[in-house]
Amino acid sequence: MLISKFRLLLPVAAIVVAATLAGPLQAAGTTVHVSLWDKGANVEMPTNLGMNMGGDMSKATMGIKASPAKMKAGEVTFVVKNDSKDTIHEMILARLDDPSKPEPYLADENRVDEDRAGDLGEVSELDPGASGKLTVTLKPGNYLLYCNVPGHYTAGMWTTFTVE
Ligand SMILES: [Cu+2]
Repeated sequence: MLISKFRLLLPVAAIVVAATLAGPLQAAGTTVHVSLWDKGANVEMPTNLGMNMGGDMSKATMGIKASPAKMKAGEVTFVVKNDSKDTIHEMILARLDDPSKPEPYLADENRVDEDRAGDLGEVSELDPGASGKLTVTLKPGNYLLYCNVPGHYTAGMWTTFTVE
């Protein structure tokens, strides 16, 4: 009698362990590693390197490196590191309805108009060396990552990626 009870319990225990292991793996989705970089606070910042502003991106003095740049729809986690030595940066996520157009920009404030550009989430104001995380569920489409500390977007601090 006792032995047969144990035989019934063992398979149940195995199923519970399997479900626990599968849970966190499925929930992870795509991980995007993001580096916020700059050439130092003493470098003069260009002012025409926002998306589709016509500037030469090879002149960027700061930027956002994100990998991978293409991913499947679903849960995406951005692991963001501010690799600067002396400057606060942030990462804002926005959907790009038309990647051929410039983003709405507030020239008098030297920053993107977040209300009009859209804000799907952000890792705001990271100190030099600090890290942060953002998890979102993304549909297929084009997206923009940018830093909206005044002057940073037009110094080249943005990048785009695609969700398929
Ligand atoms: Cu920045």
